[in-house]
Amino acid sequence: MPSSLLIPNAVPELPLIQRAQQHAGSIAFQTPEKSTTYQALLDQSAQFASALLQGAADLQEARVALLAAAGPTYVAAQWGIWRAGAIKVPICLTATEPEWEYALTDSGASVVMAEGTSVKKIAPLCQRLGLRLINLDDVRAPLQPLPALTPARRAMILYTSGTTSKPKGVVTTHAHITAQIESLIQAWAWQSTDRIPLFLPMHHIHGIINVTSCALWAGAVIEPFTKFDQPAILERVKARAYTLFMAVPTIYVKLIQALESAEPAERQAIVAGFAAMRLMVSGSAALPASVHEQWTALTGQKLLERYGMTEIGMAISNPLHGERRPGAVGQPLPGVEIRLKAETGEIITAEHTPGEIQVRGPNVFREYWGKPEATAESFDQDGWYRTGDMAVRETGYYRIMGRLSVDIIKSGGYKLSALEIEAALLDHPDIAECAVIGMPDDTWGEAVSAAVVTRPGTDLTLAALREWSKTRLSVYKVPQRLAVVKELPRNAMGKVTKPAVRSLFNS
Ligand code: MLC
Ligand code: AMP
Repeated sequence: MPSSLLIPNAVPELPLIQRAQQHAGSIAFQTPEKSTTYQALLDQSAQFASALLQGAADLQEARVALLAAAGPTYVAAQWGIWRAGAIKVPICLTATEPEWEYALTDSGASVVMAEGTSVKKIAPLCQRLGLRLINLDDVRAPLQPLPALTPARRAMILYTSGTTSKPKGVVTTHAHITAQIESLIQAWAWQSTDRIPLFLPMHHIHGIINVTSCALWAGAVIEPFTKFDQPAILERVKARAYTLFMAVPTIYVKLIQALESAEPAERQAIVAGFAAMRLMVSGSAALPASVHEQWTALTGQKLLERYGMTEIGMAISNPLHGERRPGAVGQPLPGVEIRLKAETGEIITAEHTPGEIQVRGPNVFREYWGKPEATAESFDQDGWYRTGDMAVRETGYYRIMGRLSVDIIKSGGYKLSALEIEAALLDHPDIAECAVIGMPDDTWGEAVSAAVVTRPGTDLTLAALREWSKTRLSVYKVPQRLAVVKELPRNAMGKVTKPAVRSLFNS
């Protein structure tokens, strides 16, 4: 008998759980080794929730960190955390120990759920911090009734880098998550017949909301990969396994390179697989118009570019039906209000006039965890969220112009803080001063670039700096370029002038 039948839940379930119950017998996850039904995910999530609760009635928004790869166990753990009344804090599988420690202590996590080899890796830290560690591969708990939850309950804390040195925890409720999912289900017409590969990291919304949560809301099938395993994914594309594909621009650049270097017959087979999909989406960073056009020339597919952010989910999108304009992100998504605000404080109504994108709607996050001042600063007086991104409107479509802050870098779709990287590099024994910027890069969008003044008698190389940095920073934050200089460009106040740092890499 399925375990879910043993303890019927008398209380109303969260919308995502109710949706899963409607698709109970369908396949949710498919790998070469096994198929997992929605019912199996529900059953496992009830197990995980019971293991978390340990007899308590409700975890009352306790923070539970999740360290797992994309796949059924991740989703069952996510739902288990939610069904126990706790807040899920997904952490990066490949982060360094200091980064894990920051997320665990800042969020005040009391439990870590981990799977596979991650269990061993994080065990010493859990022990040092006095946290309960649950091995997801080995959970056997007596099932117990689960708490009733309201949509206003906090559901998730996602760590995002920004204009402060340390990442901030973005808090969303179940209502926010539901609004973010429903908007995309409507805009992109998700169906239960959809099949999508999942290869994005599971500590950011692109993987969590746009791919996984939308697919599971619709009753679709997900094929998970533990990373962007290009050969394996292209084999499945050739087999016409997918109707949908969602990726960051760097991935499309890599796919173009792969197609261009493939044998003609192989290329034709892969192209046919891409051409057969009903929708291919790009986002998380600017998709150069040239990449958009190259992709169309190669596959016949017009990529749909959309714009979003951890704090707001997706906000602006090119249309499913209608013109998908290269270099533009389209129009506001259902339920999302957008305005552009000039530096003068004026709300811009004219086209071709740049302003900051501000957002309002049921999709907009609640707060930065434990940072009321940062939360207050990120909203305008009248409650609109200030994204810090600049845009213009051109014949009805928004086009992103750049960011207000020079300290934010986007590399391969990851948002990085120059300040966080600078703080880490200043711990290097050979580095006296440093300035980090993002330099334009054909593959990564921007490449983390460090200008440093070294201490006398030292001889710092990029290779040595990368090796050292990897013990402190996630690999995608590690500088890709290094300029060793005698002094950093500074203004009259002694502050480093970041625009002038660019010229140090241009020569
Ligand atoms: C990997 N590397 C990176 C990198 N990713 N370096 C800089 N920036 C990155 N983003 C490093 C690798 O560690 C390796 O280092 C070298 O580059 C080559 O690795 P690779 O194997 O070729 O790269 P790969 O592992 O395939 O990763 C590329 C990628 C990945 C694009 C698949 O970066 C990725 O998954 N990005 C997606 C991030 C994401 O989901 N962002 C969404 C945030 S939410 P070495 O030293 O070992 O050679 C958001 C809101 C919204 O933005 O709108 O969606
Ligand atoms: P994150 O904080 O990781 O959620 O990243 C959000 C940021 O990614 C936004 O504030 C934008 O700067 C950037 N971004 C997302 N989508 C796009 C896009 N289509 N074009 C340009 N920038 C984008």
